[in-house]
Amino acid sequence: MYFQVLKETLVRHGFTFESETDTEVIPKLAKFVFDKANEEGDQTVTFSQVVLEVMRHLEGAYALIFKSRHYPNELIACKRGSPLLLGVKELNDDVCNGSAFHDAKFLSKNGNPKELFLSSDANAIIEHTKKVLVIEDGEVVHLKEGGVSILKFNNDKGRNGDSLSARPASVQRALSILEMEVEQINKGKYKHYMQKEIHEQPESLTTTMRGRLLRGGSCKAKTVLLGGLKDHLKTIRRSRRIVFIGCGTSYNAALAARPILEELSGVPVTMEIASDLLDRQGPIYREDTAVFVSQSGETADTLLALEYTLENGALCVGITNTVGSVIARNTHCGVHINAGCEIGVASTKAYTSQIVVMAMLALAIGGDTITKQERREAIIDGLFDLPNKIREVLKLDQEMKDLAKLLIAEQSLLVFGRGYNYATALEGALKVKEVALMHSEGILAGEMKHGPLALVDENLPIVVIATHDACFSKQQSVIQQLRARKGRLIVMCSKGDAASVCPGGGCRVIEVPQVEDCLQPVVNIVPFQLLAYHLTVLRGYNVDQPRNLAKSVTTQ
Ligand code: UD2
Repeated sequence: MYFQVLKETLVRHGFTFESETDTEVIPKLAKFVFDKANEEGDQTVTFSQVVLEVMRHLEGAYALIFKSRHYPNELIACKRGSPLLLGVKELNDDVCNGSAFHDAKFLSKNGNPKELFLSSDANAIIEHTKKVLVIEDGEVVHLKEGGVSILKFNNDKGRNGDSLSARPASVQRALSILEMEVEQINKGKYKHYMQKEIHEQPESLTTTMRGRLLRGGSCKAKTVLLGGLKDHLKTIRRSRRIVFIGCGTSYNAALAARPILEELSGVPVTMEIASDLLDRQGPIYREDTAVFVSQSGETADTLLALEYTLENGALCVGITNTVGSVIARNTHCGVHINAGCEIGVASTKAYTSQIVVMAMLALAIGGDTITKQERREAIIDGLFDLPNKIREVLKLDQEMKDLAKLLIAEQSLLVFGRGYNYATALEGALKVKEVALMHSEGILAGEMKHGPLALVDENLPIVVIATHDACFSKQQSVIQQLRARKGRLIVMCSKGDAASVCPGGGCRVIEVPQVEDCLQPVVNIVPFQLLAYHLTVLRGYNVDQPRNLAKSVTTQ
């Protein structure tokens, strides 16, 4: 039942609402269930029975914590779709070490009171404890007078056709240990997490590639080994198409990797924004390989698209940063990007690691054909050298800060890219938009004449990405046409190309180190990340928690 229907029912029963949110329906529904049970003379209705009955009426993804004055010293947590963790501090070792976690009274019985934490994100718990219980869909965690019990929401109806009279099953669960370290989530010498995460990309990329790139001896070719995929490569190679599915930055990362995957695998690659695939109920076949890209591994739309794709029988591959996340668990196979914990809401290091993983995926799927050997080896060499190139491009920090000062009062920023760097244009614009709260749009340069050219005048700042690759001459002509219309240009080009992208001067130039063309998006995004960061700080906004946005989008 959708929330509007529930709300109307409650209104008919005399409830009044103070907001337009669907959340408000939940406590009111709980009150309704409680009152009804009491009216019917069931004075003994328990808190968990009330919550189970409420859950039975809810649709969509949620994570909830219930507290009621009717049940003092009790708290109930439950979830569906959205993540929820229970942290347990200083749990007695013999209770925790792999053993079951179900005794309602264990906390008080062992005479050793414990602190419990409930959170949707492990980052919030890690500073208190590493011992957590990942609450599963349909489970009801009941905290009562210091004790914890877990009940499983049972879809079977009770004798009266509701869950008030159904007996929920008690379940036993083991605690898991979080692998993060507190230091990992500290800001260190940086002012903001976003800044820290931008600057740690040489290290995060190294970790992403660690143990996965092999530069064999003199007679052994350079190869890629992705442990999580090795048993599935044949199936992927035989698939009729590869479909990338993601949202936001993760989608952009997949878009950046698409050309190299097509080139090396020869398999058609299509792109899907998760919500759009669901809206259209787009066709997915058994012969497809669907690749789900999500930093958190909990993105609601991507997760729903995964469920939909699993139902349609395609092979599902995950690319996530979070071991144990739902997407990592529910895909057939996948690759962890191992970028380390990312806290800034605007994704930076996860983006570059995602592209690198997908480039490695392309190499792994591509196999060892002789004709492509030279290209493959050049990419592998390029990957090895990438952390150094990122160190080099990070030196543009001050230059990007100066550019941010120049752009601080602008209303809008356009970014033109094509080929490998169409994704860079979209992702660069997304960064500026989401943290600096400035309108920004990434535009496929090939589409310039089909509309965007009308926007060009001497005021609107435009960044054109024109690093050296097969599209270079086309970008040169885009620059010429924009200059002919007095466009206010900032050109990103390969080192040493300033004179050829901007003959006669007159545009601002950002020179970046050149790498193998398919890896260039990893380098090119960094100045945009720096620009977005500095613009935000200069404009006085919160870099790590942009207005209206959340790190893991766990609702639709
Ligand atoms: C694994 C270990 C790593 C190290 C290494 C040694 C884990 C998480 N990784 O790394 O610590 O011991 O082996 O060779 O223990 N998976 C999915 N969906 C996803 C992501 C991953 O199904 O979205 C699966 C994947 O198919 C594999 C497992 O999770 O079975 C681990 O994936 P990985 O990328 O961490 O694997 P690998 O071999 O790099």
